[in-house]
Amino acid sequence: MLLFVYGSLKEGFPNFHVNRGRRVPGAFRTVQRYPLFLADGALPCLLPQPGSGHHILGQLFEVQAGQLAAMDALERVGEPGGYDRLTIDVEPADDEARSAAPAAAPIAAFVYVQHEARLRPGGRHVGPVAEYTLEHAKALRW
Ligand code: PCA
Repeated sequence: MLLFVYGSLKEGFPNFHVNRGRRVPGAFRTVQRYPLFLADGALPCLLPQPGSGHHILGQLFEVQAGQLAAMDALERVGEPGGYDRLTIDVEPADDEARSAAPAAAPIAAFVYVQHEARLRPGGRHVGPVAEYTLEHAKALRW
């Protein structure tokens, strides 16, 4: 199974220790545009609304069921305030990814998405952005 990560589960980011998948080298991006916001300037939230926002940059991982379950628990999949896990299409975004891609693009991969309600009105939300960066991650209090 493949998982596309765009936030704290990326290699080099604060929750990477929970991501025990095998990275497919290079950078990948969503085939469609999606809105990616940092809720209250911190929590990365991709909304399942294709067509607006940016082609989101992230990383692709080959994951086993147990590894996915550990990340589902971290992202509180199915719980109030938690993420949902959907399938989206991604494609290589650089030469490294183009030569390492496990299939011809588009590549179907799981992704964690948030509910629009998480972006409560009046919050200091940042975005839409194309990429969650280390600068963004520093704003989080872990
Ligand atoms: N973790 C998941 C979803 C948002 C987040 O911070 C990810 O990295 O894709």
